[in-house]
Amino acid sequence: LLPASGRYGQPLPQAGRTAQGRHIAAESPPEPSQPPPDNPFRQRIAEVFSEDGEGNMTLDDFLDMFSVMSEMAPRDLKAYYAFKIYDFNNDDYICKLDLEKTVNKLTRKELTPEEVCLVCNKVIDEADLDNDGKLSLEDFQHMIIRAPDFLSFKLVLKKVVSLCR
Ligand SMILES: [Ca+2]
Ligand SMILES: [Ca+2]
Repeated sequence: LLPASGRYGQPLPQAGRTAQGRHIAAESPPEPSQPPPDNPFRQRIAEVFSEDGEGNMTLDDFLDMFSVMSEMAPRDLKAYYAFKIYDFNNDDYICKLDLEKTVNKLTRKELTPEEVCLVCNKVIDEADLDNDGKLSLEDFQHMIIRAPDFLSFKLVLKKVVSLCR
């Protein structure tokens, strides 16, 4: 039941890139400039969802990933996997180093190291409820609880980036 093609049997122009399972209107005009670059988190997402932790996904892993990313998945579950994706060193906290990695990926290294540092400090300042200098799953969930979807942490970060520039 994957929405692999449009209403008239035409492939959707961006179907391959909609990792969040959103429907892209078949009528939307193609983007004239360069196509959006690959999801910078693709490899990391594959690692998190693969059983071997190295990105070698089985069919079951794929199905798990799609169910987490579907609109019907509980928000807690999405937050849990989003947290795992951003916890690059798998120590169950998002620390400043994890955040720096995330910000660099999101901004494609457009920020100076000072700006990245500023952004990370600001995020930790705002989200670190127990003041231990890093974000636990609870801190993280609290931060994104009112945001609309799985991507919300990216939106939070992008907002902070724009404020810091
Ligand atoms: Ca970590
Ligand atoms: Ca904390």
